[in-house]
Amino acid sequence: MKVAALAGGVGAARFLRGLVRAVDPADVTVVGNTGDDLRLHGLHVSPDLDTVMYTLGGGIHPTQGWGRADDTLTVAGELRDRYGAPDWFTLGDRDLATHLVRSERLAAGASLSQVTAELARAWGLGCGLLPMTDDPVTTTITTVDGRQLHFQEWWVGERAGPDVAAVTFAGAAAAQPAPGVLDAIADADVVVVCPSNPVVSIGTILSVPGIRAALRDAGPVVGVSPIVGGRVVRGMADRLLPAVGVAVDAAAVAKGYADFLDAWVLDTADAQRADEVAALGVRTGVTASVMDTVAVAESLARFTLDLAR
Ligand code: FO1
Repeated sequence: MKVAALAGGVGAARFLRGLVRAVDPADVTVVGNTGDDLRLHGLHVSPDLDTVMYTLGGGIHPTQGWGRADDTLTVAGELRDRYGAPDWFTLGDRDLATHLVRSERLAAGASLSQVTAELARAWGLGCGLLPMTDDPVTTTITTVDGRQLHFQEWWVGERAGPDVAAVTFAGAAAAQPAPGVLDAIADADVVVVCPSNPVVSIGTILSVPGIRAALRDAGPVVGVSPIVGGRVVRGMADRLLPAVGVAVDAAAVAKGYADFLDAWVLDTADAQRADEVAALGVRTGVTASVMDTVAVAESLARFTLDLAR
C-alpha cells in the first residue's frame, strides 16, 4: 500500500517511526516542512527534515526530539567563546556534519530535494523523504508589537515570548512543489497528515501552491489530531492557532482541513468531539494517540491506515 505522509517535526517523526513498521518503508514517501529552515554560520539548516531523518535513521537525540544523539558542543563553544558568533541556536558537532554536507551540495548546484535524498540514503532510510519545495519558503512570525521574526528567532531566539499577531510564509506564492511531491500524493493509496503543528508545519506545506488542490483530488486523506484534550502534546501550536483564528481543539483543527480530509483520528480524551468532526463529513476514529513508545506509534499508524480505507 503506497502512503504519502505530510510531516513537520517531532510529532510527525514519532508517528512515522510507527508507520514504517506498519507498512513497507519503500512504499512510504514523506513530504517534509522546510519553512523552519535557516542559514546559520553560512550553513543551510533544515530542522524538520533532519528531525524526521535522524528519528527514522536511529540517530535522534532521545529527549530533545531534535539534533543528534550522543552529540558534543565543541565547535559551538569555540564559535561562542573565541569568535563571539551567535549562539542562540545550538548546532552540535555531529549535527554540523549534516549541515556542512547539505550546504556544500547546495553550493555545488544540487537542489534541496536531491541533497535530502542523498542524506536520507546515508541514514539508511527505506522511505522517501522530500522537502515540500526546493524553493525558499520562510515561516515568519509577526509579533503583536509589530516585529517580523524568522520562526526560529521567535521560537528559539525569544523562547516564544512575544504574542503572535500573524504567521506568513515568505516566498510561498512563488514556490513550486518539489519534484515527486504531487506524484507521491496522487499515487498514494492513502495520504496521512501526521500529528504536526497545523499552522507552522502542515500549514506551511499547504501554503505551497498546488499541494492543497492535490490533496483534494487524492485517495483517502486521513489526519491524526496534534491536539489532545485541548492541549498540544509538544511544541507551540497553542500559541499559534489563536493567531490564525483556530481554537486549540481537535475538532477545530479538523475543520481547517475539511476541504481535503476524509478521516480524522481523535485521542480517547477527545472522543466526545467525534460527532462534531463527523458533521464536517469526515469519518472519525478514536484511539490512544500519545506516542510515548514505538509500539503505540505502530498501533496508531495501523489504526490510522485502517480508518482511511
Ligand atoms: N530548538 C531549541 O529550542 N533550541 C536550539 O538551540 C535548537 C537547535 C536546533 C538545531 C538543529 C535542529 O534541527 C533543531 C534545533 N532546534 C532547537 C529545534 C527546532 O527549533 C525545531 O526542531 C523546529 O524547527 C520546530 O519544530
